[in-house]
Amino acid sequence: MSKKSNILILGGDGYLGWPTAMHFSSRGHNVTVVDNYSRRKNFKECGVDFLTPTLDLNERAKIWYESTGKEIKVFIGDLSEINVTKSLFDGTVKYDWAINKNFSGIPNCVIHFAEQPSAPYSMLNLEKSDFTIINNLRVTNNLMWCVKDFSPTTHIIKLGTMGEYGTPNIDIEEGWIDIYHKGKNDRFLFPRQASSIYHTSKIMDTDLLWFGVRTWGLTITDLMQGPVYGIETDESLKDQRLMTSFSYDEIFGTVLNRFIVQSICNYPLTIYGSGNQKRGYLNLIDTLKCIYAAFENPPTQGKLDIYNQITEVLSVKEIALLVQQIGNERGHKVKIQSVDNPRVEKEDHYYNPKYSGLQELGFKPTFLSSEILNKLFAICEKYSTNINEDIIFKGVKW
Ligand code: USQ
Repeated sequence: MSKKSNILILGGDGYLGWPTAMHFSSRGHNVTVVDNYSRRKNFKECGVDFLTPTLDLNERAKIWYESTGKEIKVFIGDLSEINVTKSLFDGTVKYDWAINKNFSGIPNCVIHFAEQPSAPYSMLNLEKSDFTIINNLRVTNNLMWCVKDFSPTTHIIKLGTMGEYGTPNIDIEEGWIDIYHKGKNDRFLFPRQASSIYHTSKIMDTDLLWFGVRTWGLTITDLMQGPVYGIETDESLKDQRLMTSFSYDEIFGTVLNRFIVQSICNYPLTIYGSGNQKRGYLNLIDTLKCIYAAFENPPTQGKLDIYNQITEVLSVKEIALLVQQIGNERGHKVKIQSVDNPRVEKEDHYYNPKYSGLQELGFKPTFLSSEILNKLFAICEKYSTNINEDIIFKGVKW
């Protein structure tokens, strides 16, 4: 990969998209972000909001330029419309914010986050389930066809999710499984069985991309990521207005981020069911490091590489106890409450995923520690007047 690459980030307004954009920009790459603000629209429909003020992309790109001298081009458009996606490959794109409005060139690498990311949102009703499936698959399909037609050597990094595998009663491999059947062997995608429409849409877009690899020789990395926690990254330390969005509501917030905010506003930590559900978690700063490692180590042309992007396996109960301990040390009076599990998921199950691949590429994990939790508490405490207790738990059921 050349030193200075053209990086196209789809879903640049999201929790992961914006910090990824700054991470690549600070390393000298030409970065373009695309988003249609659909998450902000979905927020409005659900009556929820971020904890921290989250400026729009034009404003954040401007602040980034003023504080670093580096340009992140911004294009606001709906990637489920094929002409919008095409414009980013044929050069007809009209940027909404850029210092140099000329086309930045065909992307060497596309990082694809442009999906509806919430399991509860996808389970609210038929309309939202439909939106999740159509948006996620159409954006992926548009991307795949544009890469095939305009630049078949472009590396696609697609954010997948550990939830695609579900919680099988066997070890979870990194993407693939070798099967010996009736005297013959073959290699297949590891079996997937998700427990929400959102997670199922991710299985379907993995299948689409695997088709593109087998049929057209596309070059793709699929990062199977667990729930992420955290807010600050090295780049956002330059100016707090560059911090990413932070959700703590029941629909869009991930469990650890939610528990920190619940501790601060004295809302009992909502363990769903037994709390023995295990997942692989990782810090936001590790998401950035993993994506960068995937970018620096693309598959050979025509291959699909899959990595499990987590750093440690924890149960919900273990997370609640860690957050409670630090919260209490900081003077909060943190209670834990088990509530009826609104989700259909296994609570007592075997869970043993393999996740050495990214570390073999040089990624060094940052484990959850009291120092990390204290930093996260400190930021959330600073914005505690923004907390709206009404959005913490309504019990979106499926
Ligand atoms: N949970 C609780 N209490 C809560 C919230 C969640 O016990 O108040 C439990 C859930 O039941 C689940 C676990 O915590 O067992 C994780 O839930 P989550 O809401 O943090 O994460 P999830 O819905 O699985 O989705 C999140 C992101 C999604 C990403 C996924 C990675 O929203 O975009 O793909 O994490 S993974 O789960 O590995 O598929």
